[in-house]
Amino acid sequence: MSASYQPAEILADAGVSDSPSHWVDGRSWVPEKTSRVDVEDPATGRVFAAVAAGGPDEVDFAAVAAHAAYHNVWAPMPPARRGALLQLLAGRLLDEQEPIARLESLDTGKPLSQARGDVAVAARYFAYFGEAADKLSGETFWAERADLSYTVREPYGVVAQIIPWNSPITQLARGVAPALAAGNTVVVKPSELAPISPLVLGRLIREVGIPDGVYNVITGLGDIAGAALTAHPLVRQITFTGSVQTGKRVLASSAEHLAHCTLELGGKSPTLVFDDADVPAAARAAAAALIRNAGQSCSATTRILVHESVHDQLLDAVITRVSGLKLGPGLTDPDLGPLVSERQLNRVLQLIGTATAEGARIVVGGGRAEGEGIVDGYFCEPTVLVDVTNDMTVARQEIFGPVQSVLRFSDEEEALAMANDSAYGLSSAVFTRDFARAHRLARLLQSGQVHINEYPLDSVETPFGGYKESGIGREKGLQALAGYTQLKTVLARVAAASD
Ligand code: TXE
Repeated sequence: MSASYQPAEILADAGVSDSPSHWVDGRSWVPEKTSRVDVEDPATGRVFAAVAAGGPDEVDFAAVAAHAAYHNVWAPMPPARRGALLQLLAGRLLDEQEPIARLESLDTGKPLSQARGDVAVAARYFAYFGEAADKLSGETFWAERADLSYTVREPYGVVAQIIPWNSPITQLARGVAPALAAGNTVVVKPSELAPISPLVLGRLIREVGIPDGVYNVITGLGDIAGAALTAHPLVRQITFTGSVQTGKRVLASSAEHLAHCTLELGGKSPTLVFDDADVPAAARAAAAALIRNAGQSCSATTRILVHESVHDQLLDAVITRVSGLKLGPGLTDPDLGPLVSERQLNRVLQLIGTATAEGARIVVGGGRAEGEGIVDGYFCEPTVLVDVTNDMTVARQEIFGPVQSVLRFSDEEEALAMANDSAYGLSSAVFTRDFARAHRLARLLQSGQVHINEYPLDSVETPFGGYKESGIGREKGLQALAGYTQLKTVLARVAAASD
């Protein structure tokens, strides 16, 4: 396939080269000798850039720069001033929405309109947390021994942000914005599969006047650059988004120097559709889970649990929505782009194969997508599986691809048991017109978010994070801001001491 876009032009428009350096202390920097990691366009499989492969020395250089900026300039800066700078950054991101969205679409494969939305959400994170920077406050207490006691929230210092490839610019902003608002400085390690937009942000950060060293990026492999970052003694807090397996390694590494950890580790989120549900709305949500990032989303609802009386009605509606979806390179703005890598595509195809071997039936899709314009890339057909049971591998493992599983239930108790019978607990959705049932289930579902009668409904303002193996800690909302602080209690003797 000859792509109708030129990666070199897209890189140039976004202000980066095809062999970008790390971003440290307010400038592009790379040691004289560095190895590189190739970056592929997932729509064609062609390499369009090669990022520097950082290791312990590069991470140390960035952590030291971040530490100096924390002490000398960022933590001492009045929070209102920090917040104003972050709000300026939000504006600059919106100015550059189109070139960054094109870069993000090229790098991840996602449809251009979704990438534009991602840049807008990233800007919103900086605006929201910028506005909140001067509103962090403590409490005062009556205390048995002290005359006066109160708490203050203080930043940790250097914070590590290890981000994945599915929505780099938003996932970066989700952590970096509250971390900076609270007065921390950051070192970011992007995924080697989609590493470039965090480097572009470095330039914008400099342009709006955020001091050098506050924001740093080291590119490279997870096992080398990522591992060096989580092990660095100056890093006092780590935010990691990725797989459960790697999350456990990050936690183990953080334990070596007792750094705080926020982990967002994906899910197998259920949608419960009852006999009194708005079935077309539930079908729209079921299809949306496949469309958003081609299903490569931590909160994708990929287990549809449906009451047996509306099973066929829902299935027909889902099939209609999914069958008509158009695939293509993200930059042509199709409904669905490719998966991020050949490895990810093979993983998804293997899980579909396991599902059929275990007794599920494919009613739409099921294979690698082929056709005009999509012969070379990592395209997967949007797929719907029926006759899925909760013990099947496809109902238990995160799939991270455009695959929807439909399961039946006969009453509320069974639906709840199935929904909660999962190692994960990131998000869930309930479709019912019964108000009492919706809120009863909201209390009983073991997940960090419960959405009622639409999915997804979350946004920058609403706390997000997992129960069980979906993670530790909360992102988004004011809880995230507090999560980037440590609490100090001040206890004072005010009255004159008597002998
Ligand atoms: O994840 P990894 P991968 C899930 C999804 C996907 C699977 C594998 O199911 O199919 O994970 O994807 C960095 N120390 N999610 O291999 O390995 C790595 O460089 C420190 C869910 O991409 O978890 C990248 O920046 N860092 C998910 C990040 O960790 C390390 C998003 C994620 O990589 C490291 C992505 C190490 N030892 C995948 N090893 C979600 N929750 O949204 C790797 N990394």
